[in-house]
Amino acid sequence: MQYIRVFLQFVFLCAPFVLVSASHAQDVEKLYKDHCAVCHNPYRLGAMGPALLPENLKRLRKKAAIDVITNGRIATQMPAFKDKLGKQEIESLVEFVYTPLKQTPVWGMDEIRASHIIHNKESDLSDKPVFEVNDLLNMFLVVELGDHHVTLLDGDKLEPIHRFKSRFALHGGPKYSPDGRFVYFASRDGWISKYDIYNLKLVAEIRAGINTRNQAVSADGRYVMVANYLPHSLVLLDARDMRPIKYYEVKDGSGKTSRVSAVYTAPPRNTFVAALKDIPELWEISYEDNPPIGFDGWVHDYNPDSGENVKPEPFPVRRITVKDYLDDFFFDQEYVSLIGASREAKGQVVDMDLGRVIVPDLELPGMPHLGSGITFDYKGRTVLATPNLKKGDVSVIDMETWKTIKRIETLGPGFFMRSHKNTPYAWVDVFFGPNKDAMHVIDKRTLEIVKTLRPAPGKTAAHVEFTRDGKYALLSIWDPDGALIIYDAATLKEVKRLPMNKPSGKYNVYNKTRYAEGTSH
Ligand code: DHE
Repeated sequence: MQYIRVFLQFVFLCAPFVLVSASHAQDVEKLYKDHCAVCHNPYRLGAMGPALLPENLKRLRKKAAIDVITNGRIATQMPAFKDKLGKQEIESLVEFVYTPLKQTPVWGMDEIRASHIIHNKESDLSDKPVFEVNDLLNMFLVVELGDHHVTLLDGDKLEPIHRFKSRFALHGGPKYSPDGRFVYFASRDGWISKYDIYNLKLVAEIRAGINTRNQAVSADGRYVMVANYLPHSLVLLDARDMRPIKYYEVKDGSGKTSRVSAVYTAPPRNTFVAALKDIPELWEISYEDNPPIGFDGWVHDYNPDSGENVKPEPFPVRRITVKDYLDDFFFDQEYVSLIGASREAKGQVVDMDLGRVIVPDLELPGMPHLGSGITFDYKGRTVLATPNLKKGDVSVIDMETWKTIKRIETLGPGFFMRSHKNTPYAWVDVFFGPNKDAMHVIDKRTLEIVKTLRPAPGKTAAHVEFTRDGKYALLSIWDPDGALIIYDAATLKEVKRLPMNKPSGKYNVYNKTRYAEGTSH
């Protein structure tokens, strides 16, 4: 009896709070419906504006989100709400959009197909560039995150050719077609855009996911593969017009699904390779017209006893069991060894020919940012070097013995490392902490830091890429009032500064399409 009385008292005392919070929930849903749904989709999946889900907002602190709603976002369609909404309403909207959805949204083949846009038919576009440059392969694309634009740069004259609007929040390296004429961009919201550099026009777009990690273009230029966090899928597109070809629900034998950490193309193998974040497997997907025997997927359809030559299923998957979930990976230049890092900050090496882990405990102390590793020759041996997101050092690992030969101490954790075969130097940034304005230059011959540049004191200096010949290094000042700074890669002297709006990555057509040593692939 006593318990019942206490329980009833509890219910009585709590009732107003329950009512308040229920009506609060309705209020905030109404606020969202009235003010946000038209641009961000009634289910927060994104439309003209980005998706408003915790998975998509990881990069935006709640304080910054409050500021965006209050004051709007410069150079976007996002208006200021400070005259329409009170402080508390804005704060509750922020809490709302950082709350996970009750049900996982569906984004399957039907939704993907329905999002497909053809902007310009490729057959209507000329194959002659509408501008003049000496070397079409020495052009760069620079992603400017500040106002979601991309600048096309002449790598000989080191001058901009054109600037165009991108989707909201591009992430990861854009990927070129093998001839360098087309480029494919991925936004965090899942939009994949094909752009014709010669005609300075969009060709086609499609939304392949709700929260996308990255995309890869096949070495033959025929396909694009998209890796998603939400839903748990890989999506294969026809590179000509971005039409979807195949949807892979990413799951293991027991039906457990997984986010995809990243996908890359492995040119000599004619495959895409994807790392999974929630299942200890790597997936290799063949895009050869005649997929090789031994690949899972079509092997089941083939019955050697029947004597029939059953046509293999296209784009089959080969699953390789790994020791731990992989958050990132990169390849050696031959695309046989895959070096992966897990969330426990442990590395492993997978021999892709053997299809198994050959080094289970590679020393990778502070988790590298994906695609940040570079390989180069050090005293006749191939080494890999990578900065770490959690530690101020660069690990240098011998790729024969897989032992760490040096840890180069830096002024803080770094995001990106770059070099070029024609330069003795590797550049690594210090992305976090009080020294975020520093850029270290390491001599690849001695593995020592020979210079630390501070091109814009107080502003983040990050991400370097080289011209085709390796003579110039281009560096970003990662700030709305930022710049692209061009250095003579031999003397380390500044050559010129081009103002830009939070420039992030820059991508040289030659280095990327040739999968050059020292750059991201
Ligand atoms: Fe990146 C590349 C993952 C945070 C800027 N980043 C990549 C790639 C992956 C990845 C998988 C390779 C894709 C490719 O090129 O095909 N990034 C991750 C993360 O897991 C992490 C740590 C957390 C996250 O939010 O996803 C992360 N990345 C960031 C940033 O905060 C950066 C600095 C700013 C931003 O754009 O959000 C950032 N990532 C970049 C850039 C590249 C990149 C500029 C391409 C580098 C290149 O030279 O190729």
